[in-house]
Amino acid sequence: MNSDWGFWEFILFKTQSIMKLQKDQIADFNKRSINYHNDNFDFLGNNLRKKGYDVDQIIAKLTDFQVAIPSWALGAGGTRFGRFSYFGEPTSLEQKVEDVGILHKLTQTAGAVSLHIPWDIPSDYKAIKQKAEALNINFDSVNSNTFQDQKKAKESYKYGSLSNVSKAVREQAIQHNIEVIHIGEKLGSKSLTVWLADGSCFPGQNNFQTAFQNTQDSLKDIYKMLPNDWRMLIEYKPYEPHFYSTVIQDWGTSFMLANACGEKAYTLVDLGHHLPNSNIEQIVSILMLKGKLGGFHFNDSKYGDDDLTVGSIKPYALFLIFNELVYGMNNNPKNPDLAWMIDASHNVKDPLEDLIQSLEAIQEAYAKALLVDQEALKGAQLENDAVKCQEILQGAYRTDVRPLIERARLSAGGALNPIDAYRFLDVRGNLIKERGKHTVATGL
Ligand SMILES: [Mn+2]
Repeated sequence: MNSDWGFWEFILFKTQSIMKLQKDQIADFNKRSINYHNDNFDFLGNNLRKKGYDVDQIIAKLTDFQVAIPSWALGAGGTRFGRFSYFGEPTSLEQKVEDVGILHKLTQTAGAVSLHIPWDIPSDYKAIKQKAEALNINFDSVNSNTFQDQKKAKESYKYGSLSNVSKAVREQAIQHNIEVIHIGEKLGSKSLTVWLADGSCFPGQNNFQTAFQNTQDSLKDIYKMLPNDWRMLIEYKPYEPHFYSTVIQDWGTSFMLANACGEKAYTLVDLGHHLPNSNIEQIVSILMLKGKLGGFHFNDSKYGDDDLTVGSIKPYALFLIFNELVYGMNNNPKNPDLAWMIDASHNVKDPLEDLIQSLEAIQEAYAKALLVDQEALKGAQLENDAVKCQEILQGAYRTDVRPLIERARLSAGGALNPIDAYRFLDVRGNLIKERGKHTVATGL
């Protein structure tokens, strides 16, 4: 127990509604490890300053970096074989926004939520906007869903949506996307994310050219309805749920479709949506050169679209990707600010703890990428000095940047150690008390 607290203060605090989680309560908890943090920060900060880094600027960049939390990641994730509920899951959009609010209060990095329609259609727009605003949460990209049939739907997406051979099915899918735009407009979103499950499981089942052409025509119809200050983000994926072909299978296909639609259409890269060993950092780099990278979904994987915690399997690959993102943000002004989102969800961990770990991994990769000496790297590249190039990259990667991330969180009012704070404050226990044990969130 915090030695600064009296017994009754502690009991009162533990029994308060988790929604009342206040900055000063987090600040009180931070006192327990502030000296340890200060020592580590001073040591690292002094070393970096001696090497010429602007430490304050790095911390400001880390503080500014916000990642959207998808509304479907707040309950336990599903697999193709079953779903094992995590207790105290949010059962309404209001509760989902509250969960994002908890993440944001602790990490100060999760200042946005990305809604999936129709799982999260607001019943009261004014109320949900007020709730989000009170928690400093913005509404990021809205996501359409044409990979499942909805109750009362006239047409079925069993054989595809925007690519379907049936005009009636395509029209239903187009209208759904337009409805999602309208919902997003009411919330203040500025982009629509389209991911299609369309594809085929067997050779000959689909005509590749017809499926592509139908998809392009459908996307153009949706694009026409996009407000001027909006973007359309086109996501790709090589396989799953179909196992022979996917209509939008790779970045090249997405890039062609975005170009066909127009300047407000962009490619969205999801880390898990690549075949093993794909050079994702190179994809990111060239898309930014062309000003066409619009969004980014974080997760990690060992085999396919595993939806594992960011940085849990391949943290070095994540760093290399961030190195290209940072380079692009500095050198490709034509490329817009990106819509960042975590797209991961599974069965084993408390979803909120999982998201905290992902946010931490993202910040860590970003901080390390900010330490790459771009000038020195350019010099070494001009000299074809492969050894020096590697030394520069790995020198940044090997730096323990956690004190910088802690300082960024601390300066914004977050927790020095969000996982410890989450557990100490017994957030999950309180959520179970408020919501009940056997609650199930909407989503996969
Ligand atoms: Mn995704």
